[in-house]
Amino acid sequence: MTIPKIVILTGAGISAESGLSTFRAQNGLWEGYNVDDVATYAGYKRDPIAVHQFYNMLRHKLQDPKVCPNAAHYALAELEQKLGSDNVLIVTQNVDNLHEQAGSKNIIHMHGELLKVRNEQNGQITECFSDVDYNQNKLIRPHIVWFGEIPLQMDEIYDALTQTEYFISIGTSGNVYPAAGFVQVANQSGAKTVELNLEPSLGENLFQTKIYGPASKIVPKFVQTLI
Ligand code: BV8
Repeated sequence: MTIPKIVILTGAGISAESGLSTFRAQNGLWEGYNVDDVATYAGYKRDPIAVHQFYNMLRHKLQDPKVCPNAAHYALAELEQKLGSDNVLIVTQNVDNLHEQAGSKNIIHMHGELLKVRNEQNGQITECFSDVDYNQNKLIRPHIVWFGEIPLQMDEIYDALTQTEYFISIGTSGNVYPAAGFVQVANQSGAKTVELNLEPSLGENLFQTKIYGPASKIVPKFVQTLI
């Protein structure tokens, strides 16, 4: 893969205006659930049925016709279309498919994907648009990276970060590692670092440029400066 000139990290904030909840606005209680119960492997092993019900609910929500990409997703798809997929890489912490729906192609889902499931025994990943019935097949788990699990495609991500010209972080609070540390890697390799968010993230002082406001407004405007 040729190294992209622009690496974009997205978090739950880019999908907020599309109607999907962020993680930490509700002080750690995500969708009314304790993150430890639904976003850790231990939680899954404790009560797999409850965790499958949680992800079945999220899978339903994502496929609600009212949930669609917003102007920020479309602006990133236009950026890739104009500069070429080899020059724009989206690394998303999000498990929704709104970047794909908006037309982006060069995407890494480092925390997995809601519309996929994985066989715990052979690792096989398959698409899934409906409810998972744990009692039917106990080997099937959500294809989601839970806390304590290793994010996906980390080698490709670090490769891209060490050689990119721009690192743009959009809609993430900077709470979760290793994603929250990507800006330091980008800074060390001399990239221009930009934070586009509703409010300053935990890592705001690590970014050279910071623009605050709703993603649907500030992302299209910023993308225009790159095209
Ligand atoms: C790992 C799956 C080892 C569930 C998720 C120190 C170093 C390294 C690791 C750790 C460390 N300390 C602790 C750890 C472990 C842990 C961690 O980071 N814990 C935190 C809580 C302290 N990390 C892990 O366990 C990770 N694994 O470290 O393995 C390793 C490390 C390196 C290399 C190899 C191995 C695994 C983490 C993955 C966990 N799974 N999701 C699911 O999604 O269903 S994380 C979850 O949080 C989501 O993926 C989410 O995307 C992510 C980050 O949250 P945000 O996206 O930032 O969302 P948040 O609500 O926090 O913020 C939203 C932001 O949007 C806000 O700033 C808000 O202002 C803004 N916003 C809101 N509305 C708008 C907006 N912005 C613009 N416009 C708007 N309209």
